[in-house]
Amino acid sequence: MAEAEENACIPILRALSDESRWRIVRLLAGRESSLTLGEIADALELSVYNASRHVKNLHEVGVVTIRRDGRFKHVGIAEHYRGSIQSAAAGSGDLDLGCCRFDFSREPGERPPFSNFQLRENATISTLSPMSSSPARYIMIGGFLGAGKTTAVAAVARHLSEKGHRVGLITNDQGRELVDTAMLRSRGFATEEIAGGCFCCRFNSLVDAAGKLTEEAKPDVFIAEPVGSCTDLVATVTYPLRRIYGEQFTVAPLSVLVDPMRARRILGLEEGRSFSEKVTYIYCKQLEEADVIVISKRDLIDDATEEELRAALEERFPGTRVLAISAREGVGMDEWFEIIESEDQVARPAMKIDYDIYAEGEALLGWLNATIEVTAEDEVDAGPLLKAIAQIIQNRLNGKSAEVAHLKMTLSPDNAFAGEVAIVNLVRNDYKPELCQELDEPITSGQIILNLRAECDPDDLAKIVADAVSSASSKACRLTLEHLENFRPGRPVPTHRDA
Ligand SMILES: Nc1nc2c(ncn2[C@@H]2O[C@H](COP(=O)(O)OP(=O)(O)O)[C@@H](O)[C@H]2O)c(=O)[nH]1
Ligand SMILES: [Mg+2]
Repeated sequence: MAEAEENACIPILRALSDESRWRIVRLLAGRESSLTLGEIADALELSVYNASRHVKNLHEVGVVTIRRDGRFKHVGIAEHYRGSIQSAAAGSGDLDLGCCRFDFSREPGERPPFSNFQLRENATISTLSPMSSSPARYIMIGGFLGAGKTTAVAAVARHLSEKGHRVGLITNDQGRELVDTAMLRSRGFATEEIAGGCFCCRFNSLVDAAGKLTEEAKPDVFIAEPVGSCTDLVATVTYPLRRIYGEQFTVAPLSVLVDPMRARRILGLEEGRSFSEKVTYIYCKQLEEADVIVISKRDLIDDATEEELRAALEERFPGTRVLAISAREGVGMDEWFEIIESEDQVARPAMKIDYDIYAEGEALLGWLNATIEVTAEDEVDAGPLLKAIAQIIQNRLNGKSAEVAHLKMTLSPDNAFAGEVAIVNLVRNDYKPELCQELDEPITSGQIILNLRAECDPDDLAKIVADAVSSASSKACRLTLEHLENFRPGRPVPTHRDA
């Protein structure tokens, strides 16, 4: 067969190598009519989210078609495969892709059962199964709130997936309902979330999350994004991981990302609003423990600004490598990929840190997560709606002289497919809310997830958000605050600390 034809076959082979996708095709193949996402999820006992993710993948490789009918989307086998797949499901034929054939008359083979095994320190975690004889890679990408971690995680995950790795992502936050999880899942990555505390204080949840991903996606690389106000991660996360699970993971050097404008202000290279002393203490401790400092958003600064910042970072944190990247534009990524793929973290004495100042710094930050229902009489555009809400919140924070660390919002339309989500971010008071991902079509109903972190009393944040929701709500587009939690992060009490 011609090489071009063989290559055309590879994405379909990849798509059908997943058991859930195989079962979806088998389910659809046995019927005359199409099914809605909910019907597929029910029939195969999948979550709607997972069904949607798999259907999106099958759609991308052309095996299924999606027809929109009002609020519902109907999924069916693509016309040109219908004949052969249906006869295959009935036991009288095969799906012939040219290079290979699939027999849909059989149930997919049972996978070997996951084994329980005894972890050192007497903890038995049944969900963490050995992925293969070689250890999995653990990559942690830290940095302050708004530094660009999630965007960079997505870029690293995409790069490694394209190289044939199975990638599992772990997000983390003090609260629930995370924009980051929604964003990363929208890009099609298997993602587990550890909510309600940081990795260091919920170390066992970190291992559990890796275990859940192992069951579903069997990753050989885990990429973890810690909470943006967290530090001392080497002593409390990566060293214990190596000590306890040293045979199952190799650990990459710790990368810590910095937003260039925020870093320039913290290092005194530029005037402008910033955080108070104890919050700045956390920021600097994050950089002190970095193996690699990564200046993010390189596309936003010129060469001279980058040089000045790079020199200041190298002087303040001698011996630490400093790189500059733009995850958005794919600039400077290869040098960083090389480090996180091929180098192992070198053990050195843990950083000295004053947990009282750290705790006080964290407690100065207000944390708020909310969900907001959107119901429109007519269709509305998601992007302008999110930007309007962000703008009101920004104005109110400015009125209180409260520095925002990160405001992020997603809007997912009801009955959306995975990937259909609009995203708006704001990372400094004197910056503008940015629409980072748009929807193709206007919406009539949906849900907003809002995550706000700012140096502000959390009760004030709650008032500001409630006020913004009611101000942006109108008769034509009703916004209802469904759920809101607000708090100051508690004192960090790590599960382990290996000095
Ligand atoms: N211009 C530009 N913006 C970026 C880049 N990476 C991230 N951002 C933006 O920075 C904001 C915060 O990014 P995010 O990845 O959520 O940061 P996190 O809080 O550290 O996870 C978002 O508005 C991103 O779109 C980049 O390379 N270039
Ligand atoms: Mg993030």
